Amino acid sequence: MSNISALQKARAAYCPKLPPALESGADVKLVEGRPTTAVADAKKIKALFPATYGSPEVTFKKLVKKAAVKPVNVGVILSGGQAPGGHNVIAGLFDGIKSLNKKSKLYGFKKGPDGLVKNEYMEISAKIVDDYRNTGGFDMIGSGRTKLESAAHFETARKNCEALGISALVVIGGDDSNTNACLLAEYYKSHKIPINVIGCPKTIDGDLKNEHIEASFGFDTACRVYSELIGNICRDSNSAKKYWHFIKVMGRSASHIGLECALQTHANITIISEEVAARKMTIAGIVKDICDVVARRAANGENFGVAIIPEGLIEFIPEVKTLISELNDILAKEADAFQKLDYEDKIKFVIKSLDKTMSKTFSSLPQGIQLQLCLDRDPHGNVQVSLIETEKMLAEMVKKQLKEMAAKGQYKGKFSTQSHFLGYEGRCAAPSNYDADYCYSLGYTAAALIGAGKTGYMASVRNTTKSSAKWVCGGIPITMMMNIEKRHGEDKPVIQKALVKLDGAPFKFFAKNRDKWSVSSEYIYPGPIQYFGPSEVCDQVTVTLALEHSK
Ligand code: FBP
Repeated sequence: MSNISALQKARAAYCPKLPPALESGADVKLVEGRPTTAVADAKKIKALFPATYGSPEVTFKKLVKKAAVKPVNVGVILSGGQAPGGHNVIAGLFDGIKSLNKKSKLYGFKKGPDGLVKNEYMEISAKIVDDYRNTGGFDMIGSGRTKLESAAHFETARKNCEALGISALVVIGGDDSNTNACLLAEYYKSHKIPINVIGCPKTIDGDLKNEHIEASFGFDTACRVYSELIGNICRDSNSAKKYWHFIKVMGRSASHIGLECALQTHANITIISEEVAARKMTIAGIVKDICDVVARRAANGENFGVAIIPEGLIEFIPEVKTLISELNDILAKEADAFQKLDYEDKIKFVIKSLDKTMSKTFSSLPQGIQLQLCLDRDPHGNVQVSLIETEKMLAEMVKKQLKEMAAKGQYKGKFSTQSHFLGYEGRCAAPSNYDADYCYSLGYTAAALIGAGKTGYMASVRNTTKSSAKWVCGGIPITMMMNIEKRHGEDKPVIQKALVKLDGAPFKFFAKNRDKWSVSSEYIYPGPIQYFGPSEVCDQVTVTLALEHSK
């Protein structure tokens, strides 16, 4: 790799920390726990996964003596959106299988699951791994969102693996990709095909976590990047004292990212989608809450502030959820006639076709959002929520409402806005020390699970709020995290998505402080990620993780 930055050069030499059980290539002893069940719908999950269901949780302990292990050929796939640390999972996996036997080989399937089906791969050499250690991005082998779920896919993948002598696959992905990894493991085990499948928890959204998986990798780094930028915006806002900034942050569904950024910066307003759904809030209610804060700050002479909006909000507002579902039906039924209309007629057509309540909700939205709701559909016919500019929608609606409040003498102030979307900026950042260490350990643990002949497991590294000397690593049966959910009208076994828990420590801490943060301008400025320097600066964990693990 030529033309690398000074930081990249220094970072390439960074040696990620490992749990003691995996340090210095020592051989490991596997300790098995008791058989496991599923997080819910255990009977149905057991029936769907007869071969892999109920496997015990496993933990690795250090062994002094080395046992001879045969070389193993392993395939690896990156699946879904980018998340900082993916290259370190591959580096850990590479070093881990080489520590099992120097002749082991690692193959990377290109552009995600597609590469496995289309047989597009590359052998990952020591030189390639060295070029990508501690770097952000997924560009070493690429990623994709193709779902591997049919027997035809599994069979094609089998043939491609057999041709390369691959006996284990590692799927690095989010909840859906790991669900599919489990389906693949079940298929191979029940058909006596000697290919084991191991998953690794990835997503910046932070919604693949549970009692056994402390965090999905990438969340730490992405939140640090967004919090740095939000902190900078808070400071600009507090300096210029003339703008309200509406900042949408990524997170397709859960609001973990928004919550963590609120905890890191003390922005004036943060909306948590899960609370909106639980309190059955309307758009008007959300707008009113924002207006109240704007008016309170204006009364103190502060016509500025910062509001964080989670990307997934729109689908958590009950009335919008109903609106979207009615719109989907109307647009599906009238697709041809609808396409021929111009923008204005499209809106008139929708207002006429919706029932009275939904028509009122639709009419209350700014015209730009009405159009986005009508036009943007994914291949399944669903609205693509990430394309809806919720931050602009709220800014516009708040402005309108403040005008009405001013006319009634309820608000005296100035209101100018700036809007931002923070998403892609954080997904490929160079991993923080936390993500660099955690990811390398996850990859190394995946190799140890392969060495132990396990399948249908997710690599797990725990105790990460403590120093790495106290980290515990092992494997969690994926079926243990599953329940049954409706997907496209059908009951499907899926890993339970971890939404923000309103009775969890991070939300409770936020709820206790949000009133104070809304009126004060005492923001916190986290600054950029530090890779070198004092440990209390470089090795912090997210506030979310610290609160979740505080006694
Ligand atoms: P994953 O769940 O695959 O990790 O992706 C999450 C995410 O980054 C979301 O935050 C965002 O909504 C989405 O990907 C954007 O997807 P795309 O990269 O296809 O635009």
